[in-house]
Amino acid sequence: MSDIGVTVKKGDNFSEWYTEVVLKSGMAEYSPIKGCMILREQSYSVWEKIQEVFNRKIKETGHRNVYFPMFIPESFLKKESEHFEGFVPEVAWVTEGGSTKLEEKLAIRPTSETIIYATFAKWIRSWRDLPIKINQWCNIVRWETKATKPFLRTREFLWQEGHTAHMTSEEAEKEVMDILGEYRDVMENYLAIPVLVGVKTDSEKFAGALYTTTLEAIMPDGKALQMGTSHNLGQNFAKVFDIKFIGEDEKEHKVWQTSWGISTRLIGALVMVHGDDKGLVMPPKVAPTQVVIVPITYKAADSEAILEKAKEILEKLKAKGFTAVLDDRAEYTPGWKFNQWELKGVPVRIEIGPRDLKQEQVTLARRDTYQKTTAKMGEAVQATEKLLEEIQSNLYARAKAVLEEKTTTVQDYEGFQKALRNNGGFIKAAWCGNPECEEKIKEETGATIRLKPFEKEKAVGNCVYCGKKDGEIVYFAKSY
Ligand code: 87F
Repeated sequence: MSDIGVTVKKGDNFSEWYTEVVLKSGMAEYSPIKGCMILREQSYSVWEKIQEVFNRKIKETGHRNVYFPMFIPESFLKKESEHFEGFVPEVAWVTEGGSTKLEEKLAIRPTSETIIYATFAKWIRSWRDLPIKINQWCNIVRWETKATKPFLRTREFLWQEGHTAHMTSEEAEKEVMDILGEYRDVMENYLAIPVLVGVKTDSEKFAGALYTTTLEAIMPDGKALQMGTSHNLGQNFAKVFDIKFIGEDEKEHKVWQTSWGISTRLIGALVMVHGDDKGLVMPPKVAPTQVVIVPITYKAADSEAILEKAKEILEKLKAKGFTAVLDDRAEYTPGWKFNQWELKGVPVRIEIGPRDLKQEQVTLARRDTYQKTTAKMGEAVQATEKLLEEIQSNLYARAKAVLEEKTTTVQDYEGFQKALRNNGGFIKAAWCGNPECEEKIKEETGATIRLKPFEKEKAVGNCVYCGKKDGEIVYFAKSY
């Protein structure tokens, strides 16, 4: 048994617990290539759900999906050297085709700004060609040198990258915020993970951007995780790639751009935030399987009737659009099945045993609290539906409570260090805006400014590092 189930407790060794859960639940598997993992059915279907939800949203607002090549000529990245310099050590290259050395080596895309914007320059002539709002779902390669971890840091991962070009700065600004709002909706209302939103400081923003907006969640170990970013690129790339249009005023202008992305990293967050000692806990809205029905057939006399009821309920659940599975395998005991479905995080388990049959009821077990209730056989579907909604909101509420519990407001550096040691999590503190204070704090504590909140807090204080008056409130944390 110990071989099959999770053997490490979440509270004892968080990192080992995480690895065990992703491997044993059937989410991920290591591959022969270091830092590259296999996404199995259990995680890929969450990714498909994210794709479904996000595709619907962006298509409603006029974005279209496209696909650009994964190879990027070296000269393209060099054009952009100012913005990409810091990233160069992470780029993977193709230098040969067959046995012939390539004239120009090709990068395997670490992100697609350069190839997409070189193409924008060809597409855009007049203001009538704008806006362009495209997105692609693809894989990305970044040759990480730090220790890798499934979903959180791998050399290859899946993401979506959106790229837009607009006539005006205002339009680009709106796009950045609209996308940020859609990301927040995916994270909070589907993945049930509360996030803080705000702007990165200059030292943490994407070098190619005017500013970077971000969504940050807190993990149970007190470290923050960047969940997604939406950048206002201003005219930085338009200048480098010469993307211009003739406006209604018949004059030449440079376009205003945005880019934004979320990745399979979100799946790692999902595991860490909701999982427990028995394995995954899937929020119903993204669960690959929402309901499992386990017939408890001890006595041959009843088993036929029990199975029949189980099948009836299965069909009704499916007809209502739920993803439900009937686990009628005879070769496993109910207890074994319970463990297995708990490991996979299925939100609701419906049990039907001889006693349930006699009393014309079903037993419902919820994955988040392990609570069991009964419902009349004829009301099993409605009861399940209601339970799924409750689980979805309870998971969010639980995570929100953790976020609040792991947020500490401090007045001075001593309080800062103490909070970081004791509780980890987000530390709200005033900062004078000087990058030197930011850098010193990073050096001395390992914590960085995760974001400057959009809603400026009225209460300003003295800079937590230098003590200068009237700093703005920002959120610090150690991060993944
Ligand atoms: C690693 C190697 C080369 C991040 C890199 O955030 C280049 C890069 O440009 C790089 N790591 N970035 C920044 C990516 C910016 C932006 N791209 C579109 C996003 C979202 C999607």
